[in-house]
Amino acid sequence: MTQPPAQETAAHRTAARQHPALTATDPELAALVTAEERLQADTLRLIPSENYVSTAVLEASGTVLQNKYSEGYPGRRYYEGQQNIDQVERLAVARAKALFGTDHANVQPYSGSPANLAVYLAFAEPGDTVMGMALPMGGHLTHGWGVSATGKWFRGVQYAVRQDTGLVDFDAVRELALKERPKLIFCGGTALPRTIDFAAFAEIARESGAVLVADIAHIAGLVAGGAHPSPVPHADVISTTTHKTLRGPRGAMLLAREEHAKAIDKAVFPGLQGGPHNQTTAAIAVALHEAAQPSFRGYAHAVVANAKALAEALLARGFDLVSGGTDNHLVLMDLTPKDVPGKVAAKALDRAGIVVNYNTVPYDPRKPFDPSGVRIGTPSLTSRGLGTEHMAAVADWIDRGVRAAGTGDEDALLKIRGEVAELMAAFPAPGLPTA
Ligand code: DSN
Repeated sequence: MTQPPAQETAAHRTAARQHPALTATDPELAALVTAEERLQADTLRLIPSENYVSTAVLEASGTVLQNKYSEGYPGRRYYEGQQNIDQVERLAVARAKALFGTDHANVQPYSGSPANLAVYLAFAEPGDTVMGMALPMGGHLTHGWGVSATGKWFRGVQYAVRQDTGLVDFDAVRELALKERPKLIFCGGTALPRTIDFAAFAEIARESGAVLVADIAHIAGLVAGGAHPSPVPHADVISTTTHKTLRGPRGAMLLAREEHAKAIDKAVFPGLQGGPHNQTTAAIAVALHEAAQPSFRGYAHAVVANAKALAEALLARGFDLVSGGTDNHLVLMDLTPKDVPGKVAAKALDRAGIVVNYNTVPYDPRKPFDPSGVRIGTPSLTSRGLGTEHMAAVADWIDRGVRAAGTGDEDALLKIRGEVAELMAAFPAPGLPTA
């Protein structure tokens, strides 16, 4: 009989210890979960939209709350038996409102894209003009980009960043908004290394008669922790996922002024979704509780300090950074001067135990599936306790990894992988088994 590979046997043994019920029912799946735990423990995770949730958040998201249907809102459900679920959702809503200082919070959107779709449903009709930052400039698919339903069913007009500075050109944004008179203006995105000027967007939205939607999915944790200005005084609606810098489960929230509360709630349910994922609502409540603690402010500021230190260390090694650096958790590298395509670099870094994603850079001459850039961020490594003193080593690994990608030096990548695993072993990740 063929023996399973040694690694598989080890994964099965660990799975049996960590996840006994899952292993008994489905050893194949349990081994995959264990392997993922190992991967997340051993590697340096630099994808700026990812993080490690706490054990408390993990526990909440794995509870029997997931057995319950609860279409509707607390006190107004279409199913009975909501004695506990109503309290869970009310807790999450109250915590979201308190943390961000908003009149209204809806914690039911399944994730960021459905949350944004609900905003369209609340404020626009099919065919209406909507405005957002172009995807290759750092925007998001759901801000009216052509391949998304939001760009197919609405007329998306898109603004850019300046080619010379990598920053938003507000004169151009104003000119476009006054010419196109969009129903919605989105600010925020997925590859923006600089502070979002919510006040400037709000002024343009007011002048052009648009609803301003601040998509703070990437920076919600920084806003909650006081490390990025809040959109609350400026935006009509705030959309955010809960699993990035906010360090909660995969989910989303819509925050709004009271005047928009009904429209938002109706759009999420019954407009777009069915039963909320109550186990996720519970885990969001836990994450919001954690984010309200004084230590979370320290975390949010440390994320930014680490990103700034990492950007400096990369600049010192000759990397070209979009906008010349960062104000937040994210750094966007243009690898054109290094003569290594983003995808080649990302895949090589992955083999070196450094997990990043390839990404377009503004005015990228290459295609989105094979772009010039690599996007990195510091939320995950900060959750493990790495500080500014470690950023030179991280930049050095990236530098050596990108050079090895260019020369095809697999031995160099393996050597980096060993060094990375050694440092990571000294900084156990929240939520992961320690043995
Ligand atoms: N996929 C998210 C990100 O990585 O930024 C945005 O939706």
